[in-house]
Amino acid sequence: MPKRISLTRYLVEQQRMEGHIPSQLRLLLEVVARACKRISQAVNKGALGDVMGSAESENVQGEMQKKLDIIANEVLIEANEWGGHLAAMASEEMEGIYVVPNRYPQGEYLLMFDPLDGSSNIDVNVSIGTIFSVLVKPEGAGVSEQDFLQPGTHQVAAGYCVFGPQTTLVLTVGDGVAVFTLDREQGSFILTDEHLRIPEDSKEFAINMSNQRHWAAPVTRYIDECLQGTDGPRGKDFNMRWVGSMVADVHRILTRGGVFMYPWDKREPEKAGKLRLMYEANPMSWLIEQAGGASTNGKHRIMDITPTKLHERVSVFMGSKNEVERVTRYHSEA
Ligand code: AHM
Ligand code: MG
Repeated sequence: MPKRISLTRYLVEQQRMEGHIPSQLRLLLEVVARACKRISQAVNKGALGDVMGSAESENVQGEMQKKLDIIANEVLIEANEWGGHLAAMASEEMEGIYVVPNRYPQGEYLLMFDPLDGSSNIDVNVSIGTIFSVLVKPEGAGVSEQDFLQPGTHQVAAGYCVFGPQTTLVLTVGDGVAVFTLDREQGSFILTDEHLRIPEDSKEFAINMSNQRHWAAPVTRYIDECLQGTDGPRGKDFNMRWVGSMVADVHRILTRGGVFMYPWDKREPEKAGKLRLMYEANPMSWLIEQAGGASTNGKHRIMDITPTKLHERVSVFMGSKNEVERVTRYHSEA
């Protein structure tokens, strides 16, 4: 069991270790964690806090927004805009970037987030979360959307907070994956697990099976073989889980292994996938890789992709290394 230290102390220790995180990044992560606590409170209030249901508006992705999507987005912006650590923010729920207003000092970091992941689960009391990723702003005056278009390998911090039976913050600054559980009495995140490792093999997959008829051949092949169980080429029975919140599905995989897939499919062939590269796939890919897993778009490592636009989408295969390598190989063989 890891020593019971707070997130604050963990970050201070990371800062003191040679060159790990600068003080400004530490402060930024503290603010993100504080915002996650506020979102957690709103989530917990549920119907008593008037946070359920639709906001009757659409986001830039053409998806209907829930009240909590908007509340979580506002909480993250308000918490982060004045601290002096950031130059700008980008969110799944906002069309353009949010530049820190002139009345506040500008810092050197860029923050990206999916404020409320798993929106379809809000009203049914199933785990949802916040995903975030931090980049360094390239040198030069001002800040633009172009500054955000960096591959996932450039991330300096990434994580998510899952609002489930417990509120759990999962973080990497490039030194493995650390897990913090919110102690509600104390109001602080406490380190409860460190240096997570994902088993290289697994017998559990996560995919929305209702889309089966729209998949590409390599995905169909991989899932068919899993479904054949002990009688098929894999020679073992597989289990399936699909929460419908990426945070919850990835959290399970970080905890006990498995593979998470949201592939390209024929429903909207012009889109690379449903999930967003910069708010969802990149931060989750870094966490998965830091825990010894792998993450590809079926062909290449996701974190090597240089985005061409802010809301770029991507096909996703992540989790236990050998499973991800297998489904990626099926793509190259196709
Ligand atoms: P969201 O960010 O708008 O909530 O959408 C992303 C979510 C993921 O959390 C989840 O894996 C996926 O969408 C579920 O999609 P589907 O409803 O097609 O199964
Ligand atoms: Mg999402």
